Amino acid sequence: MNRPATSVTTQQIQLYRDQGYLQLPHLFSSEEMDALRAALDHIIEQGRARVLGEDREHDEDFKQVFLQLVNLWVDQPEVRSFTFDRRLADIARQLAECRAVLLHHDQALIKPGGDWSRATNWHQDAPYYPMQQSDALSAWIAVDDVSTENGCLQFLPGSHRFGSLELVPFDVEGASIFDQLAQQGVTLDAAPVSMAMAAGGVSFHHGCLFHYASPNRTERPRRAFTIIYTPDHVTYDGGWDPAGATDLEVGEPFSGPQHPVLSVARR
Ligand SMILES: O=C(O)CCC(=O)C(=O)O
Repeated sequence: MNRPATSVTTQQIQLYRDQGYLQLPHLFSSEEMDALRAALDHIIEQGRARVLGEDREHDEDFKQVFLQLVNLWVDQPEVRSFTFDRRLADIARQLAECRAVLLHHDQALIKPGGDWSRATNWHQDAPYYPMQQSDALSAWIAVDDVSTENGCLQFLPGSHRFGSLELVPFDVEGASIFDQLAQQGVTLDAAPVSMAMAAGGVSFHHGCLFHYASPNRTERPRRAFTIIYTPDHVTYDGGWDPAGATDLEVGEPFSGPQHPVLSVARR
């Protein structure tokens, strides 16, 4: 692949450092999103397992938050090109300010519509990852137009600076998570920022950034596809690996076929 890396500006990198996120509207074309939407609908129709090769299924409460389909790149060729998209991976590498990024996992997150729909509660991603460092990051692709009405992401700017905090259970609703964090000595007082955008837009967020999505109050599902990137210095902590890697040694950098390298800096 002999083409220049997709670049972000130094101002955008600084913004990511300060705020813990960067929004890039209109990254994918409407044709690309039509293709991804059709692929996701087909996968859902086929009833693909939540995690390939595992029997971790959704419980009813979780389904109200979203249908989560992990590691689609492994068995879904129509989705693979999005997971391996060089533009996204180049941007992730530059934001993480590292030599290379590897794929940690990908996932579709389909928030159902209607009264049944529930919020994605405030959380950080890093406490869920089997990593000894906490600077993994995600690209979240809006496969549909998203707004606060159908559950776009919302971020607490700068909250990544607290680092990876003790895991607050995902089912702790609304503001009570902030009470729990206050007991850990953490006061989150930034105003949330909504990532409303048209289909094809992308936001990147740091693994320690607090984020949330409101219930989807429309009648149609809100479809999103996310890719989680691991900077190449990040080492394995012995926890469950969603990509199914079983040969990782604690303290070693991620590697192997389940964690392919997606972007490397040119010298
Ligand atoms: O899409 C959502 O509702 C939540 C997404 C999320 O938590 C993430 O991408 O880390």
